[in-house]
Amino acid sequence: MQMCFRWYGEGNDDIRLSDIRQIPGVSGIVWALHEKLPGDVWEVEEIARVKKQLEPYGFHMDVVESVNVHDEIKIGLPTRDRYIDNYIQTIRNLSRFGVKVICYNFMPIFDWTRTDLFHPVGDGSTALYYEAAKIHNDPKEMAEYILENLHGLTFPGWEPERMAKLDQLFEAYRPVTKERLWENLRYFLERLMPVCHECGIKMAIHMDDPPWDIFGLPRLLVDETSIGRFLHMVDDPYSCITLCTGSLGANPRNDVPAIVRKYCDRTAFAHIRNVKHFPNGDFSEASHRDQDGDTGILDIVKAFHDGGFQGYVRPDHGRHLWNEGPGKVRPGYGLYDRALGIMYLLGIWDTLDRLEEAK
Ligand SMILES: [Mn+2]
Repeated sequence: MQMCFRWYGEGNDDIRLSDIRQIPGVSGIVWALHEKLPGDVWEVEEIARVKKQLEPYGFHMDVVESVNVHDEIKIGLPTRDRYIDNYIQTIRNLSRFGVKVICYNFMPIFDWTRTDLFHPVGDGSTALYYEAAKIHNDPKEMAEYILENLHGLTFPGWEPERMAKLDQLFEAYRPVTKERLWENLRYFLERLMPVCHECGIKMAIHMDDPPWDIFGLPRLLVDETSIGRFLHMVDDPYSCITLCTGSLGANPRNDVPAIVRKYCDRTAFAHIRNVKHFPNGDFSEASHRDQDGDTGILDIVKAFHDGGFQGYVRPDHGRHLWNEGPGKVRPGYGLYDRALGIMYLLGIWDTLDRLEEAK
């Protein structure tokens, strides 16, 4: 496993590359051109700028998260081909810099969804929180809340330009049933696969977060069965998954370690984080430590280790610790808890390596 750290780019992230350099075991930066809107081509000069920033620290740029998919592709409009052509050009441009994996998602309208970005965990820290009862109400209210609490920080999937058009977006997605969405995803991937082979880039779809339909919008990648359907639908080694343990783990019925064992070989990228469930359907994000949540972090890391996982991994969201309050941190993406998470994950991994050597 190759440990990475997500970074939002120079001038767009208070965390410095020199800070990340001090976390043991991190070899690469998970990056993106965050100023780009879905559908834009990522130009060579723009990618070269990031490469130049990473180089002094010895970080690789193998994993991009995310190149977002334009709504017209997800909706399946006749005009989608223009945006797929742009996506293909971006793949070609990224391949010139040795990029190996593109993480993306195919969630309609909303990316990850939470109702509280700074919920007290009980130890003085805060974390992202999902209050099930709030989601039945107004999607606009939720979008406004999230944008307000990002304090002007960008977040892929939460572009203010898109959120300003929520009514139109909901209207445009009205004919998109779950089956249509599957079909649109297949169309998109089938057009990409020849280019991915040529460029040596794997498309790694992120799980839907949370893993169930919200606001009447269909969600596709939610459990073992749907991941199986996805991998079978475009059965190509370059069509892979970003196995996000926290997204899947938000549903207590998902046995995440079992899913890891089953699909380890098609997992190009893993997000590892922990989720704590409440009986009313609410969930809170938790520290990476196994017993602080219900996701089964120890079993998950063991499953990757047993599967000989060679792919990329990053700690996913962390709690906000110490001075990382609202306005001072991008929710979920503080420095400290993700660094602690890395040490925990590497601790498990190194111990498993040692035990295997001793066999
Ligand atoms: Mn994730």
